[in-house]
Amino acid sequence: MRYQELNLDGLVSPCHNYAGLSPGNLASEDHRGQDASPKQAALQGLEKMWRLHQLGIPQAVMPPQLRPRLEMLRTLGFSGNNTQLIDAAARQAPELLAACYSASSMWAANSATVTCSADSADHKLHFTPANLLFNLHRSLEAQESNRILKRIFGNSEFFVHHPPLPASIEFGDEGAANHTRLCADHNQPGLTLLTYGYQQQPDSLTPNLFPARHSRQATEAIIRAHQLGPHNSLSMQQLPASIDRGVFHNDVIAVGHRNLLLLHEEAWLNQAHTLDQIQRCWERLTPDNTPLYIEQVSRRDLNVEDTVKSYLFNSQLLTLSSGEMLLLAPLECQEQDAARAVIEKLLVSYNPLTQVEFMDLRQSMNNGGGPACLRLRVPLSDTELAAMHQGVLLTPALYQALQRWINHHYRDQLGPEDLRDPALIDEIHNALGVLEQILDLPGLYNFV
Ligand code: SUG
Repeated sequence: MRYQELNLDGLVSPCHNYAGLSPGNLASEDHRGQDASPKQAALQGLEKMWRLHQLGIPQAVMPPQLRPRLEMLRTLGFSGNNTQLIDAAARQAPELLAACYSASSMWAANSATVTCSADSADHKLHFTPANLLFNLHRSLEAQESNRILKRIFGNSEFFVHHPPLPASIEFGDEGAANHTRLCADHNQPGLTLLTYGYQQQPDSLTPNLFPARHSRQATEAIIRAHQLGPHNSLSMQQLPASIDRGVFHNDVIAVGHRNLLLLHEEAWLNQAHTLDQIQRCWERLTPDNTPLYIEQVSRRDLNVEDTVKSYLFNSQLLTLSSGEMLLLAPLECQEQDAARAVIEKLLVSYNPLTQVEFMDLRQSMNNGGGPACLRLRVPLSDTELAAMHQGVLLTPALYQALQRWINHHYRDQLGPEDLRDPALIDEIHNALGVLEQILDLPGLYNFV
């Protein structure tokens, strides 16, 4: 049975804006209050999806979630009709208005953790939507991610959907941003790596400045629910000092694909020991002697500050039809000398990586979301690919339809003051109503 890696990218919503809602995410903090361009953001994301399609890699579209979530404002004590509600929130608590307007579901890597059916004991593809409980605006995503994923992967013969983990500090879960699957090739069983930022235990090491978002207990729950075991999964802790320098998810400092693991030397606590464990697990899982390439970038070559600015490790590693690997990196890596030099070194080192391409994703990057944040990887067999909803798979016709749709419905500019404009609600509803038809997902949105 042939397996491939589907990339499911979050389509940027018409309300993309910069509200500075994520402490510890330096780009989000730096761009607070600036004007964003929803149109450019959506077109940039779509171009990335199209590039993958052109490279022959299966690509699908994850529809944006419905915003604003005005019912949250009502829950928090605001009242009146929509105009009064928005007005009161804008005056009294603009950060709550921004939270209910956030386009953050675009970062599909945070929507769920996914386990390949070649790895789970029941041979089914498992999804657990992330509860994202550390940030209010992101916590609004969990139930809707669950619903959207169930719509796209609806066939219960192949797909298992778990509910989000309990929304308690013990189980902070940020999804696949902290998940890496290594495998000899997609047809072979894989090794699941789950990185956590904190554990609810006395004496455990935690960052001092910024929040660690993902708990060890969450990784253990996922391992149980997805029917993985000690033979094919490992958990490791992020280095707290790196979280304090802006590494709020593991995918800001490490990326893995097939038999290549690319990471910074300051990604994990006890990194040398963890890499030994990975190597031992790998050897047990891949008896055919396929090598595992581990590329560890030193702080001398790239310090953590430049790692966070360039988002080098948030690149996508992609397998081309030739079997070689391509690094799809953000433009910021081309513009930064240290990151560019690291890439040049990686390309000539002994590993499967042979090519690099740079993409302009600036609109998303300004909120701390690079190429890898925008996509959820779903490794699936040909049968599973045929069983999922076909309307979201990118084709030339869908690409063109989405381009026209974005150009027609999206604003060129959106600033914090624009969130007070009640006309924006209708604009978004109209746009998403048309999108349901384009993606053949009637009734996806519950417009009220
Ligand atoms: O959770 N930014 C997101 C970025 C998520 C990036 N994803 C991965 N690393 N996989 C976050 O911090 C900023 C929104 C704002 O400030 O308006 C935001 O939510």
